[in-house]
Amino acid sequence: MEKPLKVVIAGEKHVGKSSLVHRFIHQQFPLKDLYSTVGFDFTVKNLTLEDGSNVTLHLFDFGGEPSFRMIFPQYASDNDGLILAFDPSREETFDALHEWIRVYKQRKHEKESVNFLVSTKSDLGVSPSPLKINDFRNQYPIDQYFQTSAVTGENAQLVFQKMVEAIRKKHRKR
Ligand SMILES: Nc1nc2c(ncn2[C@@H]2O[C@H](COP(=O)(O)OP(=O)(O)O)[C@@H](O)[C@H]2O)c(=O)[nH]1
Ligand SMILES: [Mg+2]
Repeated sequence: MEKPLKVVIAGEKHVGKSSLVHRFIHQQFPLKDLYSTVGFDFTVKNLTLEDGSNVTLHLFDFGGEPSFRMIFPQYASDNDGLILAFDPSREETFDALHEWIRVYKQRKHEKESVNFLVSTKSDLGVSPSPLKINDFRNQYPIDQYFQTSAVTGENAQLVFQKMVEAIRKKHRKR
């Protein structure tokens, strides 16, 4: 059994991080509003991959409060993957990702992680500007970008599956 893969989900409050994780784990949209995350939520998920092997995923879902950004570098210090989430219906949540990255880069034992950019709530029909997305992807090393919805389930499984695949690919190269 290989070492658990550690993935951190970051982004502003209310962008839908916890709902996306809930959708991924339980295959449904939360019936009532989830408690607002204080600090971070921790979820463990065992996955069986196409090749039959088993992987354990440790998901750290970070609360968006600015005060918790201080502990973020510490918790993200040895992670394998980073998911940066924003809500396209609130553009300021996209702009805030620059700050999240700045803080992320203060990690002590910075090892190269797989970085995904994820827009949420695609069911609301607000599409993020492709230009802004491209700029962002070029500015930072963003490996993959997904539009998701915890309501319809769009890409909710795929994001995590692709994350695991990308991390394993990276590990194999080491
Ligand atoms: N329309 C829509 N609303 C969503 C979606 N995901 C979350 N929400 C709502 O957005 C709010 C914040 O969601 P939550 O998962 O707690 O966000 P977090 O603070 O980033 O963890 C809640 O009222 C959710 O019901 C989605 O995919 N579509
Ligand atoms: Mg939350």
